Amino acid sequence: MANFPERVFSGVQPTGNLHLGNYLGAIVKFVELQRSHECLYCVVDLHAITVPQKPAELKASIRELTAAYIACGVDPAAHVIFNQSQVSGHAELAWVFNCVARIGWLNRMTQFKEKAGKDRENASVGLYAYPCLMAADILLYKATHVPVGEDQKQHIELARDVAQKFNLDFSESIAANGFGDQFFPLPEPLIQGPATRVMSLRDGSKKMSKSDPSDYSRINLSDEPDAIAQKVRKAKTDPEPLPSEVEGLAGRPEADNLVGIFAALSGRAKAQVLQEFGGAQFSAFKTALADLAVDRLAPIGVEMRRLSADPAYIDGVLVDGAARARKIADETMKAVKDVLGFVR
Ligand code: AQP
Repeated sequence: MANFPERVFSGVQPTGNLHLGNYLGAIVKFVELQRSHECLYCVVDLHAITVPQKPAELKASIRELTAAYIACGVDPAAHVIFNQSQVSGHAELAWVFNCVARIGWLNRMTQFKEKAGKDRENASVGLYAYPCLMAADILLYKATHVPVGEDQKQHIELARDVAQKFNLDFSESIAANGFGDQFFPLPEPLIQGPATRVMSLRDGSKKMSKSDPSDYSRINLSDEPDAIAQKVRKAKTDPEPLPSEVEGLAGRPEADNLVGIFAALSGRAKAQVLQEFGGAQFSAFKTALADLAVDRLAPIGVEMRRLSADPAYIDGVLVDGAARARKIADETMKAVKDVLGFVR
């Protein structure tokens, strides 16, 4: 088995309303992993157009997400921040993977079923093939680790299946071209911590999501302090006081969600949060959570607004990041073409 150097890749769609779920499920981990790994963080604009986008809004969202990465603590000098459409290898490798993946694999993807809904016939082919593009994003850089929220687990498993099938289908050519016995690594999802699936503040059975029509369902990273505190105060709860043990959160999705958010924002486990708040009424807990959320998130909003006021700087970050990403991507694509038998 080949040994691949550890490398981190992940992405977020520039589809506006970046929220606490994106932050705790993904971006917080992006920041942590910088200390131990080489990281590439992508603004996945090719994924965004799998559903209709208004061009001017898409452009603003690409810049806003880039500003958010930096405001949250991703360092664009030490690591790579770029937008997907500037590196053509993503689309090229996605096509190759469309020919490696099986229709049956894609038919099992729950996100497509949720996003296409009842009107499947009218969904774009891109939305259906989305997981092949995501596999290409990761494997173009031979990334070994992918920090994501719980909802992306199935897509990472598909990326592993694609990598494994490519390695097997082309094993002779991979060896003949001097790439050993494994061309692509099998990427590992990094899904850890108390907030891998942050739920809507209005409905504990629904994922916090950018597309929820209610702004009160989510805390946006761009929210002002008053809005953050108000959304926490108005969050749905149940009438019981908080339990003292984690087991007591079973069957109480809204309480579980708020305790998970508190734990993630304060860098503690849910059990530790309940040691402090077990027996407390929600009013007291929500006051503490609102203070904590404002403390952690409001400075990010301020920094996002400061950075967004300088689009030339943001665009420069993306151009520089894309040039660095392209160096790795071009090497991979040359090798993929050799393995496939293309003349170049
Ligand atoms: N609620 C969540 N809890 C934890 N992690 C989450 N992520 C998304 N929602 C939550 C993680 O954020 C990263 C980027 O997500 P994305 O931009 O690819 O978009 P998404 O999953 O489509 O985000 P939304 O909010 O759910 O958008 P819509 O409303 O369009 O469906 C990923 O790592 C994801 O796991």
